[in-house]
Amino acid sequence: MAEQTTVAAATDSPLKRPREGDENGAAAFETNANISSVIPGWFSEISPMWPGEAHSLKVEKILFQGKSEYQDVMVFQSATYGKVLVLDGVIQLTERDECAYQEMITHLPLCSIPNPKKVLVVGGGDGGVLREVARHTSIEHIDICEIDKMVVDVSKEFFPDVAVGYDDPRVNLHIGDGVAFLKAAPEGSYDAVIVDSSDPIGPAQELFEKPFFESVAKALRPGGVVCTQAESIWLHMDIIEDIVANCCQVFKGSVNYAWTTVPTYPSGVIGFMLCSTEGPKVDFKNPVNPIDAIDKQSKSVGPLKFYNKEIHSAAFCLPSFAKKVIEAKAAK
Ligand code: SPD
Repeated sequence: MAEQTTVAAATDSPLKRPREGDENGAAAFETNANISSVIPGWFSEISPMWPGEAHSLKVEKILFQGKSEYQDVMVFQSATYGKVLVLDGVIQLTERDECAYQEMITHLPLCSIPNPKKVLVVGGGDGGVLREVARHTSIEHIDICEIDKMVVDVSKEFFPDVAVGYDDPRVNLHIGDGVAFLKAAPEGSYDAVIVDSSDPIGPAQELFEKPFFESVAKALRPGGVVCTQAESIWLHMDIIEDIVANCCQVFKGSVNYAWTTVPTYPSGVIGFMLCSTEGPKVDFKNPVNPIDAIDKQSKSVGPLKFYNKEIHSAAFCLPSFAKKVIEAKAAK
């Protein structure tokens, strides 16, 4: 257990919630179920959503551990991916590869419609999607509904380059349940809804269900778009099939699946469900609102690291095994 001596929790953080007997982080380190006892000093991401496998990262220091009303929240400094945000034992982002997820979940929908003005982000409490939405100069109003205030506070403290999204004056933060927020949203009020959720175990479960998609469709204007986190083609074809089936019933415009690589997510990939409501046709595979030109003006957040128009179109090319299943589901 020699490496445990290198692991210590921050003592100066106002957000820190030390556990009993946890003066320097070492005790918490020993008792956390996701810190491997086989390889001390490593975080292993173990979940019934990816049985029989667990990606591991070497831990340099635990910076924060807390328990919110909804979930366990942890931040650690990794040896190779920068700081890491973990909710209920599952990696939400790392400083090194978060761009691949946040840029794609945002620009795939927003670059597919002309002149988006009003956007809702559901989840996304770390602020990374807000940072990306704010790159679009046409946007006038951004609502975000995040259920867990601790995620917002921890992100602002430990991930300033991600939470920078909150600095944009167009952003309106609502702490609450995204399902209820959407139900109450005025009909036809958003150009785009982005659902940046955690996995469908825990507080995000309802965000994968048909009634939620119905509320999204109602809140969108005709020809409005939604992009929702839609898991991994390697691990979750059953979940993806359900999402596709639900979305085909609810969204009367286009329904498409896209994906990207995120090395620290299970299986190294994650997908997105992109749908539009009945109205002006949306061709997701051929973006009409290029951000590359807009992005040259963006000073405060630096240039895009991952997204470009070629990768936008390529994201909709699926491996044969996934294409077959998704197309079959969509045809029903
Ligand atoms: N398997 C983890 C999926 C997490 C997706 N949401 C991440 C939030 C980043 N803004």
